Amino acid sequence: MPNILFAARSERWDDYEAPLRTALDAAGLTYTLAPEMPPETVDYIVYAPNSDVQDFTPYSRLKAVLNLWAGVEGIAGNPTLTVPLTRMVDDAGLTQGMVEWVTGHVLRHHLGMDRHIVNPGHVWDPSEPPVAPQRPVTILGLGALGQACARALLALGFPVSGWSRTPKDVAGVRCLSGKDGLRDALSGAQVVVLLLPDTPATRNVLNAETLALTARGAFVINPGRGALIDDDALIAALDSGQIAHATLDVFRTEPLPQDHPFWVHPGVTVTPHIAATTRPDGAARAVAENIRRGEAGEPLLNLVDRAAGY
Ligand code: NDP
Ligand code: OXD
Repeated sequence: MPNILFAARSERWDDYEAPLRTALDAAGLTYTLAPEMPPETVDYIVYAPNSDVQDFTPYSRLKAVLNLWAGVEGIAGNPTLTVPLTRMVDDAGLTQGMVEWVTGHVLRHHLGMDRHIVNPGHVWDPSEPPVAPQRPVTILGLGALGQACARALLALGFPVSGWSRTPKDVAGVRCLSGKDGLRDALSGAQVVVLLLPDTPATRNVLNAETLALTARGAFVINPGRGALIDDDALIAALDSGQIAHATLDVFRTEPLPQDHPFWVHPGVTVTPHIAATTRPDGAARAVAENIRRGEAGEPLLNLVDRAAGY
């Protein structure tokens, strides 16, 4: 009978207790679930950023840590964690939310909606945008979220290129990898969507040099992580017109400090890390399935590669 500790400070126990019990019951498990229990009795930890648990040493019989978020940058490098770590993949919640947010913001920029929505001078400007097949989109990161967004954008008619660490084959997507692949992926891109994890290898992937590769007047859309972009280089690219607009959901410091230039730059839209939030029902089902697997001796789903950092 596994003991499951809910140690996810960024998520509310009150929101998760019932969905977790429902999913654990449906998985046929007998268990103890609580937001507090003696460390030496814990078998699984349901985890999220800023958890009170940072030292796993006292958790002597721990079998796995199940992260409620897709991003694991705050825990992947923790040297006291020696058991498997899983990340959140939830098609109905997290993935669906990200597809909606990304396609919404791509279409906003593609259609030039701002000039009609924000039109204080009541200018009658009937100029038409190019159609989607004339607007190449590049997605950096072709994982669970990047691939789902790529498919949605393809379905709308956009030519989509994608970049990943290892070679990928995604129907209809021009798939690239490696350093040269990054150059090819960004060259001439009119929209760049970042769906990479925050690892030492991805930090500042968009910098002065790589921003210069995009088509002039390109749009940057970042729901990945703030550290993927060199902020100063982005502001310089916005000021020079190389980048027309950046829609940013994630930042190096969150909440974004009030004195950060992104808040007031006319070429930046700030959203408060809401591109895709973990929804309790789907997340609880994903957690319960992995605990069922753990107890049955089956491989866990969505394991984090600790060496790669995601
Ligand atoms: P995955 O782990 O499924 O995919 C990550 C992708 O990034 C993979 O394609 C991977 O390549 C690629 N990648 C990793 N490192 C490199 C590298 N060095 N060079 C090139 N490509 C690299 O993650 P998800 O798609 O589920 O999520 C992506 C990120 O989105 C999360 O890590 C998180 O930061 C962010 N996120 C943000 C949310 C928000 O609300 N703003 C919500 C949820 C997630 P490969 O395929 O070869 O492994
Ligand atoms: C996540 C996020 O990583 O919400 O899941 O950013």
